[in-house]
Amino acid sequence: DNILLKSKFRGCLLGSLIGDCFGAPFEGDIMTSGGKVVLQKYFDKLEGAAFKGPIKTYTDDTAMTKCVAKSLTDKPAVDFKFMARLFVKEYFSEPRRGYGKNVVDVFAKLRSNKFDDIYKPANEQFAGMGSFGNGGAMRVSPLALYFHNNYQGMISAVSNATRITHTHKNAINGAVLQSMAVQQCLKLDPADKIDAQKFVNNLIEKMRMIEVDDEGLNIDNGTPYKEKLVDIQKLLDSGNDDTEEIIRILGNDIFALHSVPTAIFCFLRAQTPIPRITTDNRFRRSIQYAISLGGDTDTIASMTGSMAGAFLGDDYINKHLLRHCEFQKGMSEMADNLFAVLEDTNFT
Ligand code: F2R
Ligand code: MG
Ligand code: MG
Ligand code: MG
Repeated sequence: DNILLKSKFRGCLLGSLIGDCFGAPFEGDIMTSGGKVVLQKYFDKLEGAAFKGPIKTYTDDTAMTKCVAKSLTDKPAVDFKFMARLFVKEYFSEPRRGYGKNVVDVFAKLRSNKFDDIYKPANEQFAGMGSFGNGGAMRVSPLALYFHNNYQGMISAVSNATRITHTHKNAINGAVLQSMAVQQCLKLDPADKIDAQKFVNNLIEKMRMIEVDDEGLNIDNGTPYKEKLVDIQKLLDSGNDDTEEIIRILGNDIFALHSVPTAIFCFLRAQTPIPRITTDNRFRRSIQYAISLGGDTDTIASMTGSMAGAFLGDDYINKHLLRHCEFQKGMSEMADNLFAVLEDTNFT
């Protein structure tokens, strides 16, 4: 029903914000068991009603997610040139949000070329190879919400939105996979237990159609995401909770291939209790677990949080936790605005 869906929209965008804000201070950390104890205390403290601390600021992940959401509410027909303009405007007004080292060249070229060809600058990255960073995947949640009822529309919009900055197959397919996972979460009832193996099987089926030789060049591009998804199934099945082993298999860095599957794993693993994470709340557990793997913590926790929030809805988000985040009211309004646009068109 619409009340649940509206709550899922908020949960998704707030989950993405909270993961970014709470994960950012741990970026690049290698998480020892001591670090995990610190993390547990950090969350316990932030959840407390009385705790007052400095606001946790968001990074590039949220800055760009805001642009995607705004572009959809301002131009419901989906205008990628407008989206590119918002990215550039956002970057030059607040450049110190922790952007990737190379993506900033795309923003500069887009601006100096006056958005003549919005896909050319990204194509030129890394000597024509394109970026395979996770900067496309980290910002897709508004597209998964907007196209929650339109699978093909979502795939195409996610791909076009990603290509503004990232043209490598792994960056595009990673963004597509992240959006599929969020879309699946929207369709699940938070009162039910998730069948994790089935959840991943559905993703494998969908990625089979994506990871094909679509240029028809008869080149074997491989199926790297399918392989990661199979690894997720094995890890979930074995109950292996060894952080080092999980990082070795799935990764925890800024490459899309080494972070999107990791976020899916974190979300699914956190549906049941995890040693040394003390909370009954599956939303908090998802984000805390994602951060506990270290590495690209803001982005992995943000992508995990957007799945957890899309599954559970915003009623599961601890209000004290939320009040420590910069832009929490604005993000909730963005979710409502996105929902209102769909309501106006009767969800078609
Ligand atoms: N940038 C950060 N965090 C800084 C951590 C880096 C480290 N501490 C440092 O000092 O460098 N976080 C934010 O960046 C990620 C999203 O990045 P995005 O938008 O994908 O950027 P970019 O510049 O396109 O790619 C990031 C880096 O990935 C490597 N790379 C990508 N494609 C490559 C290719 N084809 N060949 C070789 N390397 C490639 C480069 O090192 C890029 O700089 C998020 O984590 C966000 O939170
Ligand atoms: Mg970031
Ligand atoms: Mg990051
Ligand atoms: Mg509610």
